[in-house]
Amino acid sequence: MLKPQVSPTRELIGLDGLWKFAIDTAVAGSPWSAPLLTTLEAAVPASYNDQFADAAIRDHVGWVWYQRMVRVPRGWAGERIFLRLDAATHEGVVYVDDVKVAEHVGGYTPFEADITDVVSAGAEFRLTVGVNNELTNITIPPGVITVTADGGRKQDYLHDFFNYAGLARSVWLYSAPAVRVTNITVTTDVDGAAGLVGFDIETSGAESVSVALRGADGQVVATSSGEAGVLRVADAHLWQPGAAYLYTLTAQAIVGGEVVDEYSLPVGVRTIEVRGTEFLINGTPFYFTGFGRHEDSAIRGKGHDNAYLVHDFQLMDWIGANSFRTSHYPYAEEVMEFADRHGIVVIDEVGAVGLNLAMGGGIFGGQNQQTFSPETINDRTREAHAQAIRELVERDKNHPSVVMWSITNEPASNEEGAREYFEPLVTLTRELDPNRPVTFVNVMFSSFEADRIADLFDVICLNRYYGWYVDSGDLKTAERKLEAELRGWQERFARPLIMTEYGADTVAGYHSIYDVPFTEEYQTNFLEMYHRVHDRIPAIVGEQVWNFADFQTKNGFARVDGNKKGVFTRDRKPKAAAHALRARWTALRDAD
Ligand code: BDP
Repeated sequence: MLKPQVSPTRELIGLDGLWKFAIDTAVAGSPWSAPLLTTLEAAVPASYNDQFADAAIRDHVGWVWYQRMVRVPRGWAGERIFLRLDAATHEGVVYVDDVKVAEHVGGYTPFEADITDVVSAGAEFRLTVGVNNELTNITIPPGVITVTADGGRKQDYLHDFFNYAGLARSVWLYSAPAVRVTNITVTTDVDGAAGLVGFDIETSGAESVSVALRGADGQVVATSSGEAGVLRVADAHLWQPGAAYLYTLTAQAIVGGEVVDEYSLPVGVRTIEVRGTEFLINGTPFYFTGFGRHEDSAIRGKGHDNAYLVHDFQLMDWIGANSFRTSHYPYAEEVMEFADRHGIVVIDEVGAVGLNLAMGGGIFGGQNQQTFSPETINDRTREAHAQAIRELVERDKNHPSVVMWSITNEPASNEEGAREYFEPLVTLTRELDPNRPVTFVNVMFSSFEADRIADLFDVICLNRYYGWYVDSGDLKTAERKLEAELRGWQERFARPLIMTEYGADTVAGYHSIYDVPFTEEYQTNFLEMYHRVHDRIPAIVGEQVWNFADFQTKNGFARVDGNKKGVFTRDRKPKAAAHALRARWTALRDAD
């Protein structure tokens, strides 16, 4: 799905701002059919949970309603008119006045509606969006809702971040011509010094298509016509980690010799290859440094915020990071575009986290439950998972920053049923995108001997907590165990390994001269222990610390105001470990 843009043939209006807001228990009947009876207003984009001072809203389970008036520009007569929601977490339903125009399940991917037939240029309409935050055994991510003794409903889930919900990304109104470019798929390759840009363009009825590729200076470097083909760029500037170069591909839809639509897409020319235990970008071995992250900040929850975007990328640059993983769901498209422009390498993860009942302590109602069974994670979950993969690949396929798809975080890959569940999803991902490697993120319980799925993947990502969840405070033992396990992975699976999580909860300002968990010194020593081991294991091609910043989680005795494994605090102040990481990663960067 193309991101809406302004072009010579398209117009775009942002609908962000303050919307009327109510939870479903406060507004009976059909809230879309009349002005919403509420005094509350909620900021969009932002999760709603932390904006108010009301537990009934923060912990609400079910639908909430957003509403605002929208005027269609009078100049849009004769155009097609669309509403586009960058995300509604986790399920959305959209009404224009009394008409339902869109429904969508899946909290981190966009959807849109053609509303031309129900609005008029120059007139106002009432836009109502319902958003549901319920997680069940057949949603991605999964969860379980229980009814408490007093009849209330409580949402539980198996992942370690707060179930922020609502309209956390932008909402748009845009116009486009009836005959237009509807989809573009770009792939890139290199032939000697030349860059090859393969394109595949879909239109809604154009007679022909013309394509031009421009360099960063605006000069045309290659042109073509036809819906599919390959543009050849002599002496191409490659998109490199840390040194992004973007061309612009402009596609024009033509009818009767006239250009009726124009859409432009940034294109980075680069290659990705997994060879033996190496991960190659543009033919050169790449070592990932950086973080598993979250979309998380105070008050906004998962709300996208450009100031945080800029600052977080500045901090990543300051610390020498060259990459991150979109743990544990697709991030806002602004983040992906920023990574494209700044040469940051991204492991793009589907929102499939918590497919592991052993970690949930019988959350689905019984002890010793199997993760994969008709009552728990089942065929319908897998269909939702497949849909989440389709929508992520569709949204992010053209980003040069995306070098790999991660289709799940820490599933029960050691349990019966795991292979049957995942094999079709790996096949699907490869069908959707034959050009990028596919990975999954392995959990500590599923060692190289117990894991049933790792051989299906091109690259194996590992989350390990030796020295934290096991051997807490004993880094010597932890170092021995970590090294022994990594050697096992290296020998059994001759493919690249990335340490995608390693970290220790750390309270900023808490210190000790000893190896005391939660101190700033312990976090530093813990990370340095891992680095010694990484440097001894040739198959390790990257390290991404858990986490970039402290983040909010659900309540639990192991969490004090959230997860504190951040190298930065939630308000982005460095802990001591940030300086140690900076020393290591800037030295690695300078050595390149
Ligand atoms: C891993 C998860 C991550 C958690 C982390 C932790 O992938 O989401 O936040 O552990 O416990 O299991 O800090």
